[in-house]
Order: sequence, then structure tokens, then C-alpha cells
Amino acid sequence: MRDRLEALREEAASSIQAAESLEQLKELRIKYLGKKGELTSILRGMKDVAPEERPVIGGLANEIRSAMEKQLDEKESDLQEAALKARLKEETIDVTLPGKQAPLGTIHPIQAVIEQIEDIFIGMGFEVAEGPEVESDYYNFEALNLPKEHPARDMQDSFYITPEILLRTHTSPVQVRTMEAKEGQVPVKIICPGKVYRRDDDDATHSHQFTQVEGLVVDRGISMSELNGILLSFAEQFFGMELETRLRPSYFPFTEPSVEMDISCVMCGGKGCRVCKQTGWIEILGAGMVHPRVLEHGGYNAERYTGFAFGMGPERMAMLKYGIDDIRHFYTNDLRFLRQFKTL
Ligand code: 2U9
Repeated sequence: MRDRLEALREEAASSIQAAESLEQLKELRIKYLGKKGELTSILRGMKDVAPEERPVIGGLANEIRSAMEKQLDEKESDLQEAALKARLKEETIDVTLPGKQAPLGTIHPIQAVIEQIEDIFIGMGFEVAEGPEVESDYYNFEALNLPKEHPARDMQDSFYITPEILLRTHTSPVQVRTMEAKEGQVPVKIICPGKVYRRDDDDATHSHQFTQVEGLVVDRGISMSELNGILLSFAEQFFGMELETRLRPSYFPFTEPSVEMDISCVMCGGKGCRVCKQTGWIEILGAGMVHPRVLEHGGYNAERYTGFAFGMGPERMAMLKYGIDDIRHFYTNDLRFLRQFKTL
């Protein structure tokens, strides 16, 4: 019995020493000291030990048990400490390491430009109005002095869904809806941003889907000078520089008289370059005094009220402001292009 106890002491000592995990150690504790453990099973043989021997064997067995427990406890705390060190090492954060930059999205340049335009007009007392992209022929054309057979309709080749329903070709129907909703109240001072659709072949300056920001002011005594003043101020705020502007006569079915506004070329300052085709001038928008027939369609008596309206293309404004030469960049989701606008 004594040598079996000594042999067990040796074996237990070396296997406890060799234990590499707390799990393993737990199994050893059960294997040696458990109810069905090896020490317990040896001690079941005590009945076979000579009575005078039993106290000695008993004492030896207890001494071996407490030696094992002590060794098990020490090994356990060593393993716990080692596990903690390993976890600390593993979890050590080197705060000097550069952080992993989460790929942040950026606002799309077109959305950024639309918001720049909105902020400028809101700053001049305008409200933002929006409306449906799927429009009726009445609001998209009729109410805007473009009756069914009007030739100008072809200027805006349209995506018809039914003979009476189409994808809007401009945001002008929003102005008509807003006038109706205002039931003759003045002032009307709105800008209408949004997507528009024209059956056009995409090239460097045209897209079948693009955006517009149109505007409308209706009140008593509104004249071209208001139009000129407000649009000049807009152009200077948008391009952030002193600008020459000029109005050139033009034609739109929904405005009379109609003009196009040019600014001195933002690339060459007016000296003439590739961008302004050596003219020194760049067209940025169209505008005019609201046609009396359109005012009437909106529920405003053209004898008492006048108004002006304008329209611009945010893609074109972005191309001018950021020197972009192909409108398709805005739609092809090329991150190399879009990432350039991080700061907008
Ligand atoms: C109402 C009355 C008048 C809106 C106008 C323009 C001139 C214009 C172009 C800008 C860029 C179209 O996308 S574009 O090519 N638009 O030049 N738009 S006046 O006139 C209106 C609108 C609504 C009730």
C-alpha cells in the first residue's frame, strides 16, 4: 500500500506539473482526489492493511492528499495567471497604432450641389417644394402653355406610361401644383428640385435622367429687375466669386419674355478658353416672366399678379464648379470619381 501511495504521489506530481490547461487540471483533480479517484480507491484497500499500520498509512495518505491539493491549487493559479497574461497580451491595444478608418460614404456631388442651391435660395426667403416624378400630361405640359400639338413638346422627348401619364420632363409641374394649392395667395416664392426624365441618348452632356432646380416667384409688381437681382446674387453665392452676368433673349413656352443667363467664364475669367469656347461667357440657367396663360392655369389673375421663373441643371452647375467634363461620371458610381467629393 505504501509504495502504491508513493507511486501515485510521483505519478500525480508529474502529470499535475505537465498539465497545460485548467480543464486538464480539473480532470486530474477528479482522477486522483475524486470520489472515484485513484487515491480513494487505494484507500478502499485500508481494510487489508494491518491495524497497527493503518495510522501510518492513513497519515501518509492524508499527507499525499494535501500535497496533491496544494500542487493542484498552485498549478491552477499558475495556469490562471498564464491564461490572464495570454489574454492581456492578446488584448493589448497599441493605442499608437493608426485606427482602422471605417470607409465613410460621402454625399453625392449632385445632392451636394442641390443642397448648396437650396441653401442659397432659402437664404433669400424661398421655400422648397417637391412633387411626383410620374406626372400627368396636364401638369407637365398643358398647364405650362404646351397644348397637345405644341411643337415645343418634341423638344422634351418624353417617357410616356399612358397617353396621359409620363415621367416628368421638368419640375415645372410642381410649381403649377403649388400655385393651385396656394389658391391665389401671394407671395409664392419656391424652388423645386428633383429628378426629371427625357428620352435622350446619353453622352458627355446629356442623360435620359438628370436633375433640375426650378424656381418661381409670384406677387404684385414682380419685374425682370427682381429676376436679374435674385439670379445675379445666386450666381455669385454659388460660384463664390464676383461674376459678370448677362441676360440673353431666349424662348420658353411658359415664360414671356424669356432669357438665358450667362456668367463670365469661371475657368478663364472671361478671357476665352476651351470651356467657354473662347466666348468668355458660360450659360448657367434659363428664366423669364411667367406667361400670363400659365399664371391663369395656376389660379392667378395675370392682370393683378406677375411672376418670374427660372430653371437650372445641377449636373451642369457641378461640372462648371468642379471642372468635370462628362455628365456620365455622376451616374456610373465610380468610387475613384465620387471619393473626390469627400469634403463637400
Ligand atoms: C411655371 C412657370 C415657369 C421654368 C423655367 C427654364 C426657364 C429653363 C432649363 C434649365 C436647365 C431646363 O434642365 S434644363 O435644360 N430650364 O431654362 N425653366 S424658365 O419656368 C416655369 C416653370 C413653372 C409655373
